[in-house]
Amino acid sequence: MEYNFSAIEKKWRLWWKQNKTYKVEEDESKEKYYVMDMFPYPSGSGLHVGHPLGYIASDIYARYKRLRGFNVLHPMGYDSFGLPAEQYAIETGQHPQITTSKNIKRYREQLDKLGFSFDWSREIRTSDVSYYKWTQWIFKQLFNSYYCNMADKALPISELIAEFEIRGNSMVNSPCDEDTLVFNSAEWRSWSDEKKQIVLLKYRLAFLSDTWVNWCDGLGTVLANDEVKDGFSERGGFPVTQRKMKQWSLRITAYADRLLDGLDHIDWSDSLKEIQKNWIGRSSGVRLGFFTEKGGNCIEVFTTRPDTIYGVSFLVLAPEHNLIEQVVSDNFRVSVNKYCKGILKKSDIERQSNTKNVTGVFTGSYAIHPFTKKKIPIWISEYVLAAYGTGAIMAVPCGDQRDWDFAVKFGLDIPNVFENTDVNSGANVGLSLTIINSDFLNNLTVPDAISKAVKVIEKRGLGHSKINYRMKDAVFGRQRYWGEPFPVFYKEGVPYLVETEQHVELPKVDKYLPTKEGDPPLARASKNDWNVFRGDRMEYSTMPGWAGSSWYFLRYMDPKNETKFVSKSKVDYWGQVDLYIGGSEHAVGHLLYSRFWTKFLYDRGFISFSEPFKKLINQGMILGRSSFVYRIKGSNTFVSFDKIKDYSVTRMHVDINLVNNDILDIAKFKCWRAEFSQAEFILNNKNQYLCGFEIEKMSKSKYNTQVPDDLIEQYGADTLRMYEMFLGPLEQYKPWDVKGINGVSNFLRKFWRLSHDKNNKFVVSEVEPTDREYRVLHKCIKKITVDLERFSFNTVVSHLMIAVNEFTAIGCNKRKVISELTILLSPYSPHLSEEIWFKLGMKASVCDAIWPVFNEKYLMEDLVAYPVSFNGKKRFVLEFPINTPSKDVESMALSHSKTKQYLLGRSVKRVIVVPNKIVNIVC
Ligand code: ANZ
Repeated sequence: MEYNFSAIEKKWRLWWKQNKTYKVEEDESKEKYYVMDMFPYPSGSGLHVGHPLGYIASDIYARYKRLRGFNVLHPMGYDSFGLPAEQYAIETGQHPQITTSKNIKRYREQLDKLGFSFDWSREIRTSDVSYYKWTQWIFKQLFNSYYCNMADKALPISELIAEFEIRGNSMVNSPCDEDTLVFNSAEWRSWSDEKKQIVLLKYRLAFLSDTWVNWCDGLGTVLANDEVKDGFSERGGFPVTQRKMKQWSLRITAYADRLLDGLDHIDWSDSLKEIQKNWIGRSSGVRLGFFTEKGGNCIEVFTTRPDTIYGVSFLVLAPEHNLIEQVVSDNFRVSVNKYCKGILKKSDIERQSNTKNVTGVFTGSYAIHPFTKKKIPIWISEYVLAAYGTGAIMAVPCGDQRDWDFAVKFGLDIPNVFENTDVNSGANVGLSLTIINSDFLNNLTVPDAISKAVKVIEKRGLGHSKINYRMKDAVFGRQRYWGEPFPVFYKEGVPYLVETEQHVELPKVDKYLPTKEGDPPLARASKNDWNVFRGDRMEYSTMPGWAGSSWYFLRYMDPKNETKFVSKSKVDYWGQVDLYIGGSEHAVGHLLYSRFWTKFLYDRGFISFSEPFKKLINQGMILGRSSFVYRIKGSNTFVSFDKIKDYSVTRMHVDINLVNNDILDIAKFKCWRAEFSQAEFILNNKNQYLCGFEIEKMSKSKYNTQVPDDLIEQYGADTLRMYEMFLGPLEQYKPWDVKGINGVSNFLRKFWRLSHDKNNKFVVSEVEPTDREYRVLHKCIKKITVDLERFSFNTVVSHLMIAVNEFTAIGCNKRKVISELTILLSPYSPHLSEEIWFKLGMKASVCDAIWPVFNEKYLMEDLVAYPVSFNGKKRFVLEFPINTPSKDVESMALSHSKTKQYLLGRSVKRVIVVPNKIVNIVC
């Protein structure tokens, strides 16, 4: 074989390994560049061709930056704690560690075959003790910190304790639990250590509290909001309901504003920033108290529209509201309980999306309107969410659609506060409206009325302005086995950290299921199963999947450090990730949490930057081309796609490996599954079974996955790498279709043949390239450089193809051309490039070559000299770029000053332009 890719690829992979080509160290003499991929969760099914798309792009960029003289950090690791390994453990009894190691091995083999320039000496696995003991260490720092609004940063909890000792908490301006009471220093000092700990928990950034959580019975654990999609668990698709539980949370809301502001300083796509902004959901409004007729606690509501206060005709509480007990009058207790119980089974999403069927129940009680002093009824409804604002609203039917629907359904008052609004047709609010019927707000526009209302409410002590966030504190505990254990133990119900230097290892358990009492699997471990056992018991929850991934980019810088999570000098050198490539499914979860942890570590002085990922690119998904067969309903007979209209059929996915050019291999199909061994077929006129197809997400369940292994075998990794880039712009969703792979494979052969003769002997010419050859080369250098700088990976491939085609046409095998082309090709096809590079006589890897610089001199177009004649007589010569359109040549020739001179006042009758040859002016 002329270009024997499999021998070449094997040879260089070994050479790179032996020569540690991709090992990188800090080097002050060079500028650093950090390229990182979202590390994979090693699932049982291995990589399909969609997975490495981002890795190939980042690898190309890492190699390119290295060639440009940067010291490039390009690491890889595994996000190896997670549910599938645990589910498998539950089913088979096998320790998740075993499944995980097996899967990692398979991933590594697949990744290795693709020729990535990862520095594997820096590999990390989030499930290794050597890694997760540092995740625990960060948790300890969070536990030992509080957020000071005055300093606008996290500070050591010891500073808060010092303040409590001197003044109590009256002067403290810090985010804390809602139920935190005011105390003075004498009270503080009089308390027992337990009591003090309980109070401190209300301020700590990692804290334990009773919270409404998303409970997933199917998985036996709580889930964070971003792990719940439309009321179902993202993994497994089990229903999720609301439950109040004592849970570990992280006080991410303290960082809400900084997480918003930080978005202005990073190079992420607008759509991604928008998703984060919406998730954080900042809204500024007022908290306003309504006394009830009965007395007792007043009902606090959150509103962004205090200007509509005169339009309030009832209050609505969330079914979970803690004042319901107190508010409900006895006659209504039964119906209220029934209603609330029913609603608790629903998820927030279901509740919010239920706009058609308005539901609610009257409490039988009334509140007093703070301005009009009128009695207004208190209702309960599912459309008010417990976890947002105060879990209670003042209803303004003329201003809010849901309130209007509710008022109409239950026959409640609809007072109007807007000029020109028809209360019979529903809400109609716009900023240009004027407030009416509102006493002190009359005749003001909405924005003015809002400011005035806030002032009056605050002045009269009825409430205060408040910024509210849609984002909630992040639930951090999971009732699962295969996650980081907490470095926490309990003494009389109060949580404490294990000693600073100590970490907690996952203990052995007999089963990976909850105990009979409903405690998480870790409760199965006996005292001796723990490497550390303190107090009455250890914490049974484990950390969520996103704990390890929130800081892994830091550990890559210093993966073996045993005394620190990362050394200061290394983190100062490598700094932020310059380019981060990964899937868009992490838009809120991982990307928000890692921004939060980075800001926290920055606040506490451990790192010197507050955003982890400077530039982020989301690679688009690779879609699969699925194939379908059509079974006649209720039979085992399959009809060819072109005949299905005559039958009543059910469509079924069929493995694409049983299909070639949409024709089903019937023999293979019969062997595919036992149930089809006796299948019958109605074929088309060509006596074939034609399959249908559709482009959809590439996934095992759709039998449309293509594993890279087979393609590498058939075409080589270099071709596959280049082909994946050639499919289209990195960010775009694109269908996978192997049809074009031959084209790329042929291109690499063509490149090979430039420097190999008919006998496959390497031959290059030492002759200096011609101007034309330099022009082709430099045009190519320029285009590729510009395109790589703007991350346009697909267009680079076509520039390379154009150049190689032109050199083939010219028959150029000049050393200078071949060596520069080899460097240009090397980020895409590193094995082939390395082979040619060494054949050129080089002694060091092509990775350490110098990226060619284009010379503008060669970028000028070829010029053609046009003799300009007047009535057939040559007078002067003008130069134009080759192939200039005739009409441009004509007009430029006519407007030239010399033309005027030779016309001698005569008028031009006709101009003849022979392209790239002559101009003749007839006058
Ligand atoms: C009176 C009012 C009048 C409201 C009006 C809106 C329009 P954002 O901007 O999303 O923060 N609200 C408050 N807490 C709620 C809860 N727990 N569940 C459901 N709705 C809640 O929305 C704030 C507005 O959403 C608040 O302002 C409140 O209704 C409602 F013409 O109060 B408004």
